[in-house]
Amino acid sequence: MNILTKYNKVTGLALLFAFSLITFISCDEDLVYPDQSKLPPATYDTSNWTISDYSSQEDQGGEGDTGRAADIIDGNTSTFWHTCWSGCTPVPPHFITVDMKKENEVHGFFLVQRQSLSRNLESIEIQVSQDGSTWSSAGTFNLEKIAAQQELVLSEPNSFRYYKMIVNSVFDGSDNAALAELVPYIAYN
Ligand SMILES: [Ca+2]
Repeated sequence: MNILTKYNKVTGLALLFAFSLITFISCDEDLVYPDQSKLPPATYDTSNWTISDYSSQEDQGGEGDTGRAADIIDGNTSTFWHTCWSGCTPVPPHFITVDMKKENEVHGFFLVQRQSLSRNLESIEIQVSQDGSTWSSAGTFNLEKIAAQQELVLSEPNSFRYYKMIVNSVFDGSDNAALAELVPYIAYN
């Protein structure tokens, strides 16, 4: 066996081994893929959702093009709801009610504070409803004053059409409050 033949044999064995390994891994992935518990939590399409009620919002230009209650479901962490302050005085308790237009299964919420970390929420309660008139509490959540997304896990899965975010307290102790995003997720497990 000359050197070239030996080289080809080694290369061939290496390729065969690599192919077998790839095939093994691929088969393994095929086996676990249908297990949805491996999938990350997913959020819903919010494009047709509306704000059915809110305590106040800054819609007089104090925050430019943002400041509206609907800005907590627009998928943009740069836009945020802010209580009114341009020509008005906010009066707690502050709340926002979201209408998802249909019942969704929910395992928790993703929350993002206003990115400047001003007027961040310290504690909120989330109430849920099927009809927008009869409400039950889905829990009270203590939040962090951070720019990163926070996960609020429900004590048990729940299905509802409306959710209401009620502000219990704000980190800076002011009567003003702000929030960038609050959307529910389903975890598939
Ligand atoms: Ca937003």
